Amino acid sequence: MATSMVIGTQWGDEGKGKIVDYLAEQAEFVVRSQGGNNAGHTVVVDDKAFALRLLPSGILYDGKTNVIGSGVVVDPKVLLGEIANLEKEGKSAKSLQISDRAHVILPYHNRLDEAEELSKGDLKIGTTKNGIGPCYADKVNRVGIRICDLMDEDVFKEKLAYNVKVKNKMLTAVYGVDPVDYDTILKDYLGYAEKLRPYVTDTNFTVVDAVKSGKKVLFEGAQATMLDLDHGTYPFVTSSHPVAGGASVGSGVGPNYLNNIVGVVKAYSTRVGAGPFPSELLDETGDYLRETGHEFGTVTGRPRRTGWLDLKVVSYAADLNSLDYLAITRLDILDQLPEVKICVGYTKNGQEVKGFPASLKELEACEPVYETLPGWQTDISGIRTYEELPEAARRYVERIAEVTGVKLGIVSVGPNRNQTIVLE
Ligand code: 2SA
Ligand code: GDP
Ligand code: MG
Repeated sequence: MATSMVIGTQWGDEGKGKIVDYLAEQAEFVVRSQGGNNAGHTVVVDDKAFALRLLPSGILYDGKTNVIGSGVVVDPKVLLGEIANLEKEGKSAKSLQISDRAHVILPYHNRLDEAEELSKGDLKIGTTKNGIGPCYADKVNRVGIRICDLMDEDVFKEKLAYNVKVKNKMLTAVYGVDPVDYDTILKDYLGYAEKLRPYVTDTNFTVVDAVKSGKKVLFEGAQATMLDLDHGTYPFVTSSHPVAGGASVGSGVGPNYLNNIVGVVKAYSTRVGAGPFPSELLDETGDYLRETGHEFGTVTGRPRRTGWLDLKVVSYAADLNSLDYLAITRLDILDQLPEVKICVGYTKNGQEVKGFPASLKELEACEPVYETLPGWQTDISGIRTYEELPEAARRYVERIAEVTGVKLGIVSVGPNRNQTIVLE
């Protein structure tokens, strides 16, 4: 079976966009299955950076079908803006297909996201404020508006009227913020509907048909394992399932069709937003990683928290996603460090911690166990073969493979397509 999948193994921003872009060259279909415009994938083509949020990364190539699957939440205004930007750069979105089952983000979702965060004070999650959580909440609560509803004016009007009535009560009476206006939303969204209509289809059929007929299909993950609604550091998570199983549900293909699952591992750790981060560095090394790695959010520009690579996290991700390969990115950011640490496990009260704690209190009580490895203090960004990497750099990535029990597939030494070392 010719499918492959790219999954984030940490808290996002591992460089999935670059790996997807690299693998997309071989693919005939590129599929997004979850998340929405809370994703921010930076893909560099011919030294030009494209920040993609909803569009699958295969859109930058000609001749591929790009699918926004049923598990995605779509903000039509953002998507249309992204399509317009693409066209400005001389590229086309003709190959795009949007699932008629995907859910639509409406202005009351954004407003609720902001209001809920504000009302939580210290408990706030640090969301991207794109309305992702409230939109998924409506989906689960079975009051959501799907793309197929948006395509049918009568259905849309009825569902919108109900939602605006209920949401305005919440916005005003519970959160004390301004209500949204039904007529404005109706007018705007009917306009978006006409622009999106040519792309809307039954993508479940597209994807299953492609897989069954042996076409090369690449599933592109957004966010990451530790942000998974069930398996991440709840409640400091996103509202979708970035794990491999999520791709099955979110694109309508059975799990037996999924293989070649690649876990993207940034050579150190970062996290945006609140929540536990056992290997976080609140010192000069942490600042060094942020500055050297330009660790600021693609979408919101927020400074990312930084820390040593946590293999307890990556091993957990290896199991949750049944990873076949590792793609280690941003190894070059560690180039100048005299030594590098890796967290290989946690202890609590002197005992090794098995599994990954559900309780955040328990997780906060865990002590990371570090191994210290020598740095390589060499610029590796120009290296193109594995053998040419300094021995200490090879030792570092091989230790990652050893501890997690997953094969090395790719080592990335820079943002460009050609800065990618593929292991046979
Ligand atoms: P949300 O908006 O409801 O999904 O936020 C919930 C949590 O999920 C985290 N989250 C992310 N973490 C890292 N990167 C993300 N995407 C952008 C990017 C982030 C940006 O790729 O650069 O531009 O700041 C992303 N999306 C969601 C979020 O921080 C919350 O912890
Ligand atoms: P994503 O959300 O997982 O797709 O990651 P982001 O795009 O938010 O952040 C990763 C950033 O690292 C992007 O700016 C990439 O262009 C860049 N990048 C990817 N791989 C490498 C690498 O190996 N080295 C360096 N220096 N940058 C990389
Ligand atoms: Mg990102």
